[in-house]
Amino acid sequence: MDKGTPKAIHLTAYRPSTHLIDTVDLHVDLREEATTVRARLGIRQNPARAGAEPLVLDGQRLELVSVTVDGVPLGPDGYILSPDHLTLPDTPDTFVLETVVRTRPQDNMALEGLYKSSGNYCTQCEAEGFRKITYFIDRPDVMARYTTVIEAEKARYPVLLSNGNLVGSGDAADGRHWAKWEDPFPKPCYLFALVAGDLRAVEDRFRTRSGRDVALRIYVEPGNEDKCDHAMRSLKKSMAWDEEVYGLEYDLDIFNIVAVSDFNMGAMENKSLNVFNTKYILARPETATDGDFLGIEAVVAHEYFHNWTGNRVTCRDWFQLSLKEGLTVFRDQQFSADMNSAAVKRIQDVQGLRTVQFPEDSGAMAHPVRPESYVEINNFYTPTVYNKGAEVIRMYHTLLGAEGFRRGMDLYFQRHDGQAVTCDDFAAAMADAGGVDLTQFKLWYSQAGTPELRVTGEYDEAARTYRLTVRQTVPPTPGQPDKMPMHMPLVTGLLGPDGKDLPLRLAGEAAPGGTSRVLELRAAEQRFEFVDVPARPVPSLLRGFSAPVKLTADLTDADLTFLTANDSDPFNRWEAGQVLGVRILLGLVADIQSGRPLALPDGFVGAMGAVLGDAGHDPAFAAQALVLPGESYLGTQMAVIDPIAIHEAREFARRTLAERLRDRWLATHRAHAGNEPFSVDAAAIGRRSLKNLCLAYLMARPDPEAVGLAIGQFHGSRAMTDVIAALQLLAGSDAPEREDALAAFYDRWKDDRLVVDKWFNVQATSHRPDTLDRVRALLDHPAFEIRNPNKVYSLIGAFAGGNPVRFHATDGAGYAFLADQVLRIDPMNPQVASRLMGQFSRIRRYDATRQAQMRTQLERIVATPALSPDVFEVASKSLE
Ligand code: 0A1
Ligand code: ZN
Repeated sequence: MDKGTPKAIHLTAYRPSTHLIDTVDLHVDLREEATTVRARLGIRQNPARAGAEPLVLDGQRLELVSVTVDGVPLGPDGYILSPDHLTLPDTPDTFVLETVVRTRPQDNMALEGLYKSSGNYCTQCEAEGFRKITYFIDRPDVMARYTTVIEAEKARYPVLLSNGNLVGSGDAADGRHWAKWEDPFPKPCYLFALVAGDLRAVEDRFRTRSGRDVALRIYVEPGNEDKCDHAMRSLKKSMAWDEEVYGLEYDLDIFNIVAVSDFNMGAMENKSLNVFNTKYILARPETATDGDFLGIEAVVAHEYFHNWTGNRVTCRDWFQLSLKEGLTVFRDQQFSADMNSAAVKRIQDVQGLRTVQFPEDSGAMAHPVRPESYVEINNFYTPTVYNKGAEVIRMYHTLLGAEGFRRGMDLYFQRHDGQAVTCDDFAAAMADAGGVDLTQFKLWYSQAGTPELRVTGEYDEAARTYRLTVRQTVPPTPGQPDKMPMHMPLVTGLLGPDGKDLPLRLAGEAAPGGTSRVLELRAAEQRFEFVDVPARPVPSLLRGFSAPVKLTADLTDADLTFLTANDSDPFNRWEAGQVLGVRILLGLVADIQSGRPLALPDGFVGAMGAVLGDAGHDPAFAAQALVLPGESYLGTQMAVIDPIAIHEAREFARRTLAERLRDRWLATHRAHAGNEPFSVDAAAIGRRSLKNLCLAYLMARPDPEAVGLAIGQFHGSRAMTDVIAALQLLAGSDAPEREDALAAFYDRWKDDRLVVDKWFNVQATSHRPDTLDRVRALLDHPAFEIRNPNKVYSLIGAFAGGNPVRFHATDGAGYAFLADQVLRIDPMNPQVASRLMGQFSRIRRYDATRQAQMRTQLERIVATPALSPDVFEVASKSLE
């Protein structure tokens, strides 16, 4: 760092703003050489802060042209200017401040503030981008009403958009035009947005249940209009669902979405003007996979749901980020579960949590759902804040029940609509509505680390009782050596010998009630005694993954196999197979490490064969159940991660299953390989995933027949899901057809940037030994764009995060490559550079040699002059 070590900001240092801003009138004059922003701010002292204090406005990379207070120009001695602030030492109690600044959006490669994407202007203000547009008190508890006038050249930028309602427009001199937008809802500046460009709108309407007619528009670059149907359908479904499930209606007459190619994240919930990464809007069956379709549905819903959870009720400060993100992710998960297969959705969400959040929670960047301090807030848009945050909301839902949770939500909106609040306020609404004490539960906001549960069961045949003993520990994390026990729901059922759920009665209860019970854990050790239990049961624990923990239970392989066949909870039916899989794979890892010969237990092959034999009943579920636990998740289950042994063990198991069950993989693939008309309903998606899973097993031992099937599917299918699945398998194989397939794919899709991203991704995640060389070469491919985040994530990010066996190669070349790329990208786009650092922050989970290799790279990174605070924070914490 050239400016000295950047400072951490602490939650405990929160104080209300010295001043409030009630009104914002912006005039944005977009010109090719420079953009001029005139801001007229209605400011007053904050009654919550006694005494007159200087007004400190945030501002970065702005060229200040003029400042006036109540119309009177201030000379340079009337204010203090620094690289990050404009300070007015002495101002009236209430006044109008007018500033004029110039910026150069065309040079903004960080994609934060006002920037250009494919020639169009757009903005990204969350978290602290508004200060790159104008001087402002850039914090979410300063909420104002905005009026925005945009002026630009009419031919190049025919579409001019901002938040709220269009209240005027017209032509100006020199072929220019203007539009005036007014947003009636007070909002924090992070929800401000502006777009100017040559865009085409796809239009629809939605009538809210109280009769408001809302115009829906999705703006895309010309030529993409035919790829918006799914996003539009998803938007309308989201609007209807939020009315139905939460009673929440849209509150304006316009809802606009703009899709841009250059975007650091997925999308952004700016009031009535959502800005999206094209990846989460554009789709046709030929260009988008089923995963893409589901991703679009989820992200469109997520941003729409933010209108209430985030916008109407927003965050007091950025430590409260999970207030809106955890809650909104939970809501989008519920929505997707309702629209598709709920069981598959839950399985996939848990898989995501385990592959990404669990490793984060045990690494150098581990932080609580409500972090206590940060250097760079952009580093805290994390799986912990989002996905573990969503699990915390899910636990309220489980503890309070669906109705209690809804009452809590109603109370939350009743109390806080129009306010900027905290996670404590949310918890208070839930506690009051549910009539429960959530004091201990709130540890979920302040304690980092994945809790570990150990459960043992004892059956007393004479007394007909079954006793569960549950022990919980929370591991130490950076800055938090000692933890307290957490309050969490352990949803439990007991299966009788016939595989059916037993009615449950706990000691002390008059009568049995239900077959699935919410056991509430609060202590380090707890016992639950079930009475009237006719025979030794097999417990089904943590049903639906009722808490984000690592669970170990004293179940035998036979118990687990029994659960895979019988559990009435589909998540646990899947989970039992995974636990068995983890056991077997970790055993193979140990065998590899000590040079023992490898063998896959017959029982496991048999169990997989049984699932496969029954796959026709529920292809979607079978496709999940037949996937072995992933390499990243297996790593989380080891004291020291051995990425090579994990990969070898898993590949051995896959090859063995491929061989032993070959005829069934073949038959099941055939049964689903007919070209049914394309649809994205859950059943069709399930059939495609099963088919492609079968192909993947066949290609684990790629004989000519398997390769032939892959090639046939690659050339014969029109659905991208099938095409890319086949290409992925070919690209990872030694089949001589591999290069031709890659070349053909590129040739067919070179004009579609999102599809080209897939082509990069397939090559970056190939397990072939020459992958790193190939990735290096692809950096120079004409289609690779270092400034486009999607390209960086598809090639560099996919290699580092999605190809452990090659990234963690013993020679350390993967680490050196990643560090090179981080240092190259950081001066342009610190957020993207910092996101690539994720793997380095897991440093202490690896062996001494790998730690030393990573350390060398991290030291090189921190020693680099002018490093961004984003990368500095991750690198320095990883070195601690
Ligand atoms: N609030 C958005 C995520 C987001 C955050 C930061 C961004 O730029 C730095 C962009 C988007 C969401 O949750 O969808
Ligand atoms: Zn969000």
